[in-house]
Amino acid sequence: MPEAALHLGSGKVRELYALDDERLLLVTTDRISTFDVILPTEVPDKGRVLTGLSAFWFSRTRHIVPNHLLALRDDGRSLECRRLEMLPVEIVVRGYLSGSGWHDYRATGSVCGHPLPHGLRESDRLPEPIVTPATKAVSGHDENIDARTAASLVGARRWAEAEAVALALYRFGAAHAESRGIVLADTKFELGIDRTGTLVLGDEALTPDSSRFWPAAAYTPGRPQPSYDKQFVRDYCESLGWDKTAPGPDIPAAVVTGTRARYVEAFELLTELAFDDYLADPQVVLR
Ligand code: Q0Z
Repeated sequence: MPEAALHLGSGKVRELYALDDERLLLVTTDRISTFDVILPTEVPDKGRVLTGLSAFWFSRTRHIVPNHLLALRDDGRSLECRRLEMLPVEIVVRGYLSGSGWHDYRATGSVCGHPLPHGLRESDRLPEPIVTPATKAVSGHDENIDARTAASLVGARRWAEAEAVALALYRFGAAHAESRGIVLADTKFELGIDRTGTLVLGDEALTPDSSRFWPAAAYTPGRPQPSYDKQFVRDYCESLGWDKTAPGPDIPAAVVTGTRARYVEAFELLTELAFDDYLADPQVVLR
């Protein structure tokens, strides 16, 4: 992998290296997880789809917030980025009621301290998007927290700034996605502070791994929605009666091919580029 780069850590899908004191290399692999388990079968080009989408959004959201992207490497799957002091909270923005948001609403009528109207159904669109912070769990699941707790972790003024930036990013991404037939139900941002004290968008941005993408054509509230990218894999795993503990099952070639096609389709819809053009010249997404 990268010469003379120190491996700092592995995510489920990504690897992080230090290039020097100020720069990191974020490499997105072709690994795929479902039901929180990494599967033994990779999806070819998934890493390049996710990296290309992140680079696309970074280049198109600079007017909202600066970001950590320094360079997109010619392998199409590696981003050189500025090293930041990451905030110790994940910032999820939700425009629709799904996942832990739906779970918390059903139990309490609220999500992260946001009281919501009565009578909402699973997957309903919210009257307005809400910012729902979570603490980063080292292992296991992130824990939803309220704004007061987030403010106590990062400071009230910084939290207010982070909330406003995250909402603006979500609104921008959701409007763009909606115009291309994709519902951006929710998304997670990771923000950091640079050496000048400026708030900066880090990590990945508005990818199917950090967000829920739903095909707009199939949107039907009152039940869970099919995932734009992973639904074939989920359906296959469900058909096996697998207990969703590691190790996950091998995925048949036809399911891998269909899944790759869905990732590529999302890339092409959102970027309005041919994925082959990106493979030939990754810099095309930044233009
Ligand atoms: C991101 C992660 C992993 C992939 C740290 N610009 C930055 N500055 C400082 N830290 C980070 C970043 Cl992006 C940072 N992560 C998450 C972990 C693989 C991404 F193991 N951790």
